[in-house]
Amino acid sequence: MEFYPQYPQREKMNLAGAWDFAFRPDEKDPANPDFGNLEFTEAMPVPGVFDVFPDRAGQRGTAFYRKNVTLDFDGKVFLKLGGIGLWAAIFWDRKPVGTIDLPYSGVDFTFDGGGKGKHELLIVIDNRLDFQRTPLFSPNYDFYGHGGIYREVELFSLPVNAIDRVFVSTVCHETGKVKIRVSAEAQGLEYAFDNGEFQPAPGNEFEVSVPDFRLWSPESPQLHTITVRNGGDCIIEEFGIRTVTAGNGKLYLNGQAIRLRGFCRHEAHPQFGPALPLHIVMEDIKWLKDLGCNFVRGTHYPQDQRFLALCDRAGLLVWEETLGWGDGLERLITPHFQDAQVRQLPWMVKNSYNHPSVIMWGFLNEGFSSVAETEPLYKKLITTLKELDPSRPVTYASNKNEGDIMFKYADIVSMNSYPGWYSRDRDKFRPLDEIAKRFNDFIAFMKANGLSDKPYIISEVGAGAIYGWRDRFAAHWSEEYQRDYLAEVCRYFSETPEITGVALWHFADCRTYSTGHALARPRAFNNKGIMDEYRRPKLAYDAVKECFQKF
Ligand code: ADA
Repeated sequence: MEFYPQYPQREKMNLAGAWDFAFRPDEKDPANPDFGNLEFTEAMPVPGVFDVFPDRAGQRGTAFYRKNVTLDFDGKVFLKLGGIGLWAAIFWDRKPVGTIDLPYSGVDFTFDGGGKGKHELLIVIDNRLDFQRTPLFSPNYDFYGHGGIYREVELFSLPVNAIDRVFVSTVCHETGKVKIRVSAEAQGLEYAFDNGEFQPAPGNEFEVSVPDFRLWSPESPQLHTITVRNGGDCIIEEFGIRTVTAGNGKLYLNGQAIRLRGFCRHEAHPQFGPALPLHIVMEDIKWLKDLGCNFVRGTHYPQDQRFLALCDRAGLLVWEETLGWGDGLERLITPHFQDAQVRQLPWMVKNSYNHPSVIMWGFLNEGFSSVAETEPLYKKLITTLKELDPSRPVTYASNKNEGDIMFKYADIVSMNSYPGWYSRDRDKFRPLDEIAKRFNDFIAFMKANGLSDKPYIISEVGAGAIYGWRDRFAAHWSEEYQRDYLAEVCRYFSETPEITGVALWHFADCRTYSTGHALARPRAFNNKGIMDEYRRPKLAYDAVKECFQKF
């Protein structure tokens, strides 16, 4: 299998491997580091995070990753980073190339390579939790903010008439008509589908029917390719033909109402942090398919492109969202934070536009959506997403319940809720009866407030269980309570057609705060996974599987 986009005429280097490494816990200004006594005495894997290694576990500070690169081309260099955390400054031959303050976002840089021969690429990473440097990560986020180069680093030669990307969206799923947008000059462009004959392109934006088209769907995830060239450059993109629309309280895929059953999933593993080896990414997809899922919510940040490409092939439907977690009023009204929120959007849309698996965009998980002061930001994020991509519905996961005042702007109403876990009545033993009541009340609220035309997704619901903790009382934290809890959620969902989808919280346990914030998080992990962090199924696994497979 191949990953896309591909640039067959460019020189390409994948820089994965062991990089030279140095660490300083208190570098004053990592954007202008003191190179004076910089000595590389260690090595670190790229992709990888340094703060999972035994001698660096939990450390925060400035890390220097160095790779010596030999170019065999002149001219410009195109550097692609799949995602870093929490902050980075890039230097080429010790000259600044740029900085990244958007953790997890795939970004790219173009700069002069300085000619053939030896060069030094230095990536300075900082994982300190500092609002000024990293406005998009806060100490109260309920997943660990690791330091390192999370995803691939690739370097390309850049031709003069470069074609950056080709964006393909479906105009009509009945005729296979697609809209093509090429980010290059229109002159001399040619295109071909599926390795067929090249045709002259009528411009850099046009509509055309794909010959012998095959629809993409979860049951039959069929893909096409388009190759575009202009004499100077050539690009191959993969795409799928499918439409997604929201209306009448339902979500339609290729014109057919669809219900979503799946999980929220973090890109996390105790040994690799978010820098998941392909092996684990592929294994996770097999688990999701085994569970009978057709849906995964990529919480809480832009996803690894390899994961999305694999979802394209597996027929999994994905909610992709930008980074944000429970941000309160103060953060949401701060221009520095707002600016970073908005800057994430074009990168996410550019990187993921052609994945048919991605069926909706999200942002600001559990943001402060219940007060008028944050309304301008919600409106700005939704309108920007709509401008960047009118072909996908937009949503955000709220925990403000009936107090949320932004639902009217979203295409899909999504609510995170944990009735019967974070129970209102602490004295009640196994309060499973709260589940149906909570969601039924919300359906009634939607009806009463003119929101019933929008599909409703339970974007999180779940209960914690410590792997291996079996208890005849079936009390909170036992595998039994989680099993009974999720079985009840699934039963209720399967019998309630007013609810379009459910994303159970969550796929696998993941490391979270290692501070006092962890008091409600035994082991300093979020233990609501139906598998533990090593993907060992808990009792709930088979209960959910039994229900999901009946759909
Ligand atoms: C929230 C949040 C999740 C997780 C969950 C929980 O809904 O969106 O990331 O923290 O709560 O486990 O309580």
